[in-house]
Amino acid sequence: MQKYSLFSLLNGALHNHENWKPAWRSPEPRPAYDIAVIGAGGHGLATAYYLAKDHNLTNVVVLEKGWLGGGNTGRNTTIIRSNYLRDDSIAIYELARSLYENLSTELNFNTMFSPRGLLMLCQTEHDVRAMRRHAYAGRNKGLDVKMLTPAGVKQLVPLLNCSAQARYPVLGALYQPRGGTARHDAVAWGYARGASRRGVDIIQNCAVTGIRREGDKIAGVETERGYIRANKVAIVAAGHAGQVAEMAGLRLPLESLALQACVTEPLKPCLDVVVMANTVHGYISQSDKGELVIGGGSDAYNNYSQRGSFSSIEHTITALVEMFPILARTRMLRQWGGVIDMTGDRSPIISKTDVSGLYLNCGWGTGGFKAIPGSGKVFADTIANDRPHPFAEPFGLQRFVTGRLIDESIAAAVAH
Ligand code: FAD
Ligand code: PYC
Repeated sequence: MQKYSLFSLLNGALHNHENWKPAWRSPEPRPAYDIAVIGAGGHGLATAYYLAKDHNLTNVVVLEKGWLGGGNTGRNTTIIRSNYLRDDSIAIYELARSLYENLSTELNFNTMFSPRGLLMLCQTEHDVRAMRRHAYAGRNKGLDVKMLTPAGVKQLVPLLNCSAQARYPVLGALYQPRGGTARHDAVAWGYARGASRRGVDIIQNCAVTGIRREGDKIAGVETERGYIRANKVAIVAAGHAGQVAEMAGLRLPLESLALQACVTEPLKPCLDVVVMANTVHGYISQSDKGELVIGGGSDAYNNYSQRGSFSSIEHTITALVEMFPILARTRMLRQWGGVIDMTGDRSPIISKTDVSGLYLNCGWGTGGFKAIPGSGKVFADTIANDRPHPFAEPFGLQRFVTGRLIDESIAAAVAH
């Protein structure tokens, strides 16, 4: 093992953090590309990465109105799990979860995936029935999920108030041992670097302001830095997907809402699983820095606010303190919000459209971080081959016409 003296450590700290090479290029936009991806969140960047890596399509631009990863990808609470109800959902969320297992190696970038285990508490008889149903559905599809008794929950989460006298006593939990968390920024940065190195242009501070069609075919995008021709355009703009799609004349079945979260001051390690409590409406995990990462339900009305609000945080903290009374005097460090894109069935839209060359990847609502690798892979395949990947097919826009909805309102959990 290499030994470091105090001097060499100080020297490194003071001098080696200079002249770093940027992790991705910042090129000038070209006048034309094969494919333009609108939105440099995790989904847009992963799509670009897999277009280049799996399909050798590198004449691709990702257009971002702010900074890459600065949307919901950099604002989420990083929970990763695949404990959904429907076969179609389990397929894509488990593909994503399994890709997270090796993502750091794939990207040669530490995404800090931490499969520390995830619990969804049951605090009513209804929760017990619903979670049991999810456990059976998951096991039927080969997922490693199981139900825990209250004693099993207490063993995994000693801090949790499991008293029978609690307002909503813990009656059990749905447990996914390899659910967990990852570092959100690192996922965006890793995909950005991988895509950029393969030739994809990522243009930040460049909002798309219009989409041009020639009849029923896509022609290109207007941007703050001029017009860019493109044979194919992919809208991956989360809470703003509805606005962007309207530029191409499409009205999407989406609502935009703020979802808020907060972190506490850093504490010594005290919670080594992720705990979600749907009934009281709060969830919690501990970051590697020691902060408790906390969130709850989405705002009750449509809005585009990226801020926290007292009313929401008060409700969430009340829920959390009821579950973890010992945390009552912990101080909150910061609070924020992101704009989520919610469909009626709480499932995403991964779809071709009636406009030739126009594709959609949105509607991930409160739960798309966990899906980034799987969604990127499946969506890149859909764009490259101009037909839905089998995992994407059920998530097409047509389901809102046929009525074959994929209801995940329970699995979408606390935050919906
Ligand atoms: P984003 O990361 O939002 O990227 C979309 C990008 O499009 C943005 O960067 C935006 O600036 C850009 N854009 C918009 N309009 C334009 C335009 N006109 N031109 C160019 N660019 C444009 N999911 C989980 O799985 N687990 C969680 O624990 C979790 N917790 C969450 C907690 C909070 C507080 C929030 C807000 C969300 C949470 N989510 C969670 C949901 C998850 O964050 C999102 O589903 C996911 O990040 C969506 O990724 P994206 O790439 O589609 O969107
Ligand atoms: O999708 O697991 C999730 C989630 C947790 C908090 C917000 N979203």
